[in-house]
Amino acid sequence: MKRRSLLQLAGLTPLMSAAPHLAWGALVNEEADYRLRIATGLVELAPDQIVSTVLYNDQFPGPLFRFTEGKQVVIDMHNDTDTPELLHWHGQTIPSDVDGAFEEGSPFVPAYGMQRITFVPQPAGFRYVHTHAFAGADLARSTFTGQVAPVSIEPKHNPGAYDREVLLVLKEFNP
Ligand SMILES: [Cu+2]
Repeated sequence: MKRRSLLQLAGLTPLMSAAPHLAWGALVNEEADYRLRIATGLVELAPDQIVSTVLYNDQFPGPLFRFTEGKQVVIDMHNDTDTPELLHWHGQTIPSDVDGAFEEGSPFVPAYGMQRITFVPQPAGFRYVHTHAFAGADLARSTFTGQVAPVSIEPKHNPGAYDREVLLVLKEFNP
């Protein structure tokens, strides 16, 4: 990691402890368009129904990624867990080295490490990003966790004619 990036991270620490959702959920810095952090956190499914699982930016669902079709994005992915992770950009036609599928050869985000990816979002539509790590028989890993975030890709030319946007992410937790 470059010294400058390290300093930026260090500078973020006080903000994170004060407002973790703001710090990581909508973070846009001068280097990356988005920063996504994989870490253990809590989700309140209902009153007195709290599960500990792995989350994106400390929230479920993860933060909304708003892209424009054909406009390149830079994303920093930080893995603060002890397990290598993969983020799969579901439904997009992007190169396999950034698509987040190990069977296609995408590199893992190392445990306690980070990875930067750059790609051109396409096609337009409502997509999502989710873990593509292999859970096997471990019901506390991969898609059994809260690692999913919505991705909205605006069409390049047609902005649409709607007056309300509702994004739904449904997931079944079985603690
Ligand atoms: Cu998928």
